[in-house]
Amino acid sequence: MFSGNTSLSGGVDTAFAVIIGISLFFLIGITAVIIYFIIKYNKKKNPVASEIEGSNKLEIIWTVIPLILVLFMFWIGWHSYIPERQVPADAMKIKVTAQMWSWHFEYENGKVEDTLYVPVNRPVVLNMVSLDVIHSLYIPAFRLKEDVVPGKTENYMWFKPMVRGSFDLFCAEYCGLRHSYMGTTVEVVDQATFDKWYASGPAKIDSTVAAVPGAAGKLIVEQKGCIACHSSDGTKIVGPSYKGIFGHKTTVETNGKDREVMVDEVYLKKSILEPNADVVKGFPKGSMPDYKTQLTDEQVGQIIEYIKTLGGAAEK
Ligand code: HEC
Ligand SMILES: [Cu+2]
Repeated sequence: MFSGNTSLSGGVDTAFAVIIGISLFFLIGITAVIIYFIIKYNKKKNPVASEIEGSNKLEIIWTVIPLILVLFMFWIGWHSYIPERQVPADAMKIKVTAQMWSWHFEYENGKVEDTLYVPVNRPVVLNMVSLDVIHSLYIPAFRLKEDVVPGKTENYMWFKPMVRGSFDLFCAEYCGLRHSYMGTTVEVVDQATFDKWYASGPAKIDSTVAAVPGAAGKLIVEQKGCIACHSSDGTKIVGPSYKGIFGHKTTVETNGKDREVMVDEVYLKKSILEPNADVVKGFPKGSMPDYKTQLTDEQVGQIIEYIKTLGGAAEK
């Protein structure tokens, strides 16, 4: 409590402490009165019960005092909430993409990471979108949580970290099988470290990476979150593993009918861009997001190259 991890987390802590304090006061007070009355008015000490007519004075007191208290609790919460909605104009913008089951943080220079790096003492605004279902970005140490609702254009949160360190970041809205894998961290670093990290730019596919067959594609499936559902070692996660599929026949369901297809470049491309056209038998339809707007033809080509390196036709 009261760690002051961000410029506003103290307000949430205060509201929490005040409400807990008032609740505890009444819990203890009411319990004490009950016990006192049980003793004072038991049958031995008070054999004849007396009837008490109403008292306007009492009625007013126990209406007005709790009314003031609950309004005060509302006010103290509201008071700490309002500044959380007012994003400072100089806040650094980071675009957050939530999807089953990963987070991606995209910086203004095009850098994309699955860990949120931010400099200390500088306001940051997260503009969040969901590609599929409702997720919720939750940073307990910052006392912040905001739903990421698909289709809603304004999902945002801002904060100004005051303390350096590594803080947990979770998805707080149950979003399916691997919901619990949507955990990562916020790394609050000093400005110099941040600048150095930021200047290194987007994880580029440079000539050394490009020279290794499949390396570029491997980077893309990691960055785009495909690895949440597809393994490269034969393990079935949510979707089929990429291992050994290339050049083999597989059974898919097209328009409700089963048919055998050969896993080749054309099939793979279609599976990535229109996942629900041919649904691999034994896997649920509609679980794979459609990547039409997210991947260029070149990237799809690189992913296919990568899948080829994981074995298949060559082993036969
Ligand atoms: C939320 C889980 C999920 C994510 C994320 C996901 N997929 Fe899939 N994928 C599936 C499921 C489920 C299937 C099988 C059903 C179907 O064909 O639609 C599948 C099928 C496929 C197939 C066909 C495989 C075969 O054996 O025939 C390919 C290729 C594929 N995905 C590539 C990708 C790529 C590339 C990405 C990232 C850009 C990706 N997927 C992201 C769930 C996912
Ligand atoms: Cu989620």
